[in-house]
Amino acid sequence: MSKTIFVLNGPNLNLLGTREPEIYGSDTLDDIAGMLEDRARLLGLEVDLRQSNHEGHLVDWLHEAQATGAKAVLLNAGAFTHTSIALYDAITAIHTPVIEVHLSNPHAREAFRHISYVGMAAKGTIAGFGAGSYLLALEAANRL
Ligand code: CA2
Repeated sequence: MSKTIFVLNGPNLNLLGTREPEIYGSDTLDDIAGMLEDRARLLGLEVDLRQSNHEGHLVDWLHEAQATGAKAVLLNAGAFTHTSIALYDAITAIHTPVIEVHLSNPHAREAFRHISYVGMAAKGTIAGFGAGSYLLALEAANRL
């Protein structure tokens, strides 16, 4: 098994740090990548962070995580979290552990965010700690 952790990010997360900082914080995705790389180095892990606005890319990358023997996937599927049976099926189809990550706490927000197809298939969920959610998820992945 490789030491690589895939960190997959869904739609609109490329805008992180530019809008709605009261909900999502002021760190950009590049800032988060830097924090994760620093922590991963200390843990002897490697991080492969990607973002796409297209559901199929996330499905393909979940398959790639399995095919390349990645240690785990941290997945912030953005709004696809609440809609995507394709992501549910992809997570269920692979053996690679998937940890659901959210910057905000979807359960403390609108009712339509209370359903998570990703969470129904994931190993576990970390949500509500801003950029810290990703770091906590990396720690969780390291303990698997
Ligand atoms: O809290 C999270 O991490 C979310 O996955 C973020 C999604 C939202 O649909 C989920 O319910 C919870 C939205 C990502 C949108 O990202 C933006 C970033 C900056 C400005 C606008 C949107």
